[in-house]
Amino acid sequence: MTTVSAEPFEFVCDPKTTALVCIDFQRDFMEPGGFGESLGNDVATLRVAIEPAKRVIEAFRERGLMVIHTREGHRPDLGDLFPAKRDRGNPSLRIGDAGPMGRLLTRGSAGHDIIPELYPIEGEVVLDKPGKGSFYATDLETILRARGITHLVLIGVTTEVCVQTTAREANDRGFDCLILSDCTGSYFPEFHQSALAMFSAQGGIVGWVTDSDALLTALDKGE
Ligand code: C5J
Repeated sequence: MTTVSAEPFEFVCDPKTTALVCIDFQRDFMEPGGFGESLGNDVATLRVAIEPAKRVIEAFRERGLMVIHTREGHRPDLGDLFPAKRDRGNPSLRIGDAGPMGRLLTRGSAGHDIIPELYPIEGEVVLDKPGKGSFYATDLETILRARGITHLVLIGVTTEVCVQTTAREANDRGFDCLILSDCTGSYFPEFHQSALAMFSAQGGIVGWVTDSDALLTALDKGE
């Protein structure tokens, strides 16, 4: 077993039944010219998560542990896009419109893909999802249960949107979730802090929070 120093108390897991879920590290959220920027966000704020996330992904790969990548986006015919989502925020460019990296948040476009720094390798699950949560309208739960996964380490962007929604969905399904504060990022620093505080408040009402160093130290010790 591996014991990770975390808030609100130690997170204990068997790495073999723990999966790393890398949420929406997509060019559309993290690079100029994508969906995130079309909503008026400064995408540079998310990039601090890349280096620590890379170290954690590599640690899981070296140990042969499960790594999953998610991508938020829609079918090219936008048949899975609710008008409420398309119109929200009244942006200058909407989901499905052409931007500098192809159609925004649309499967098959360059912007929809994962950033090169954190690109999946062969054998890793890449899960396309139309919503914020990684369980909504996907087969993630089936994939996890089939592998006997009981614990999740969550990293990705953005902390208070897709990471938070996924953590809550996972928690309701009985998975124990550890969120890595430095491997997640938000366009709004105050939302990042608040979301992290909400996860571990009330005795870990959504899950546990720690950082990449604490997890990597525990993985080394646990061997
Ligand atoms: C957003 C996400 N922020 N991946 N998506 O719209 O958090």
